[in-house]
Amino acid sequence: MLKAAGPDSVLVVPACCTSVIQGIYPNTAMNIPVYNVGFATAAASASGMSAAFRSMGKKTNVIVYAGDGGTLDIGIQALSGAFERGTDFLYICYDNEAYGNTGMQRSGGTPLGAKTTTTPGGKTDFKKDIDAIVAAHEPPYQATACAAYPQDLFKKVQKALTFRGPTFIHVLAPCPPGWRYETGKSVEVGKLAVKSGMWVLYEREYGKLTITGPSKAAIKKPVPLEEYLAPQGRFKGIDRKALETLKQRVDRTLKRFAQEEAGVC
Ligand SMILES: Cc1ncc(C[n+]2csc(CCOP(=O)(O)OP(=O)(O)O)c2C)c(N)n1
Ligand SMILES: [Mg+2]
Repeated sequence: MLKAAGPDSVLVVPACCTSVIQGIYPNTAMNIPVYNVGFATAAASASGMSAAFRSMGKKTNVIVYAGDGGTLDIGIQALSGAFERGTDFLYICYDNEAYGNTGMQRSGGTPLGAKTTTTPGGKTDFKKDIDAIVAAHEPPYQATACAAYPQDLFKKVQKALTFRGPTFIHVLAPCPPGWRYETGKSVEVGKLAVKSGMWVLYEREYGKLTITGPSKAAIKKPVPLEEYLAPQGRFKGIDRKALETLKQRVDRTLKRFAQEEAGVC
C-alpha cells in the first residue's frame, strides 16, 4: 500500500496491531511520518491534517490505516463525519475480523459462527456491512481488496489517491493466530475467502459497481464455503444451522452484487 502511495504520504494509525510495528521516532518502519492516535479518532485526526495540508497548498496523501474494530465499531462516528464533510483523504481498513491487538475479541467485523475469545461458542450475529454504510455517504471511490491479491490492492490504492475527496478501501487481512491456521496458509486462506464468495473484490466509482479480479469467476461459480472454513480453527465445530445461514448469506450477497453490476437493481 505504501509502495503504491509513494513518499509524499502520511499515515494516521489508531490503536491496533499496526501500532505495535509502526516504529519509533524519529524514524519509523514505514519510512514516512506516522501519527499514532486515540482508538476512536483516526478519521477526525486525518480530517484536521488534510485541511492543514490543503490550506498550505500541499497535496500530501493523508492515509488512515485502521483495523476493523477501529473502523466498524469505535471509529465509525469520526469516519462518518469525515466522509460527510468531503475530507480529502484515503481511509484503509484492514480487517482481521476481530480485536487482534488485545487478544482476539469479537468485533462488528467478526463473521457469523466464528469463535473469538468473547464468542467461544461462535458469533451469533452477522458481520456488519461497513461498505454499505460507507456507500451511503456517496464517496467518489471505494473498493474492497484482500492481502492475498497484492497487485489488485496496489492498483486500488493508486487509483483511490487520484480522487479528491474521501475514498475507502476495505482489505480482508487473514490473521494466523486469530483465525487459528498455520502462518504458511495465509495466502491460500485469503484466496479461498475470495473464491468461496465470502469476500467479494470490487470497486465503486461514483456509485457504479465493478466486480474485479478473481471475484468475476467466483461470483458465477464459487467454491464450496467449507473449503474456506475448514483450515480455520475459529470455525471448527460450527453448528449446522449457523453454517446453513452463512451459506445462504453468501449466496444472497453474490446474487445482489451480480444484479447490481448488471444494472438489474
Ligand atoms: C478507547 C480505547 N479502548 C480500548 C483500547 C484497547 N485496544 C487497543 S488496540 C484494540 C483492538 C483493536 O482492534 P482492531 O481495530 O480490529 O485492530 P487489530 O488489533 O485487530 O489490528 C483495543 C481494544 C484502546 N487503546 N483505547
Ligand atoms: Mg482487527
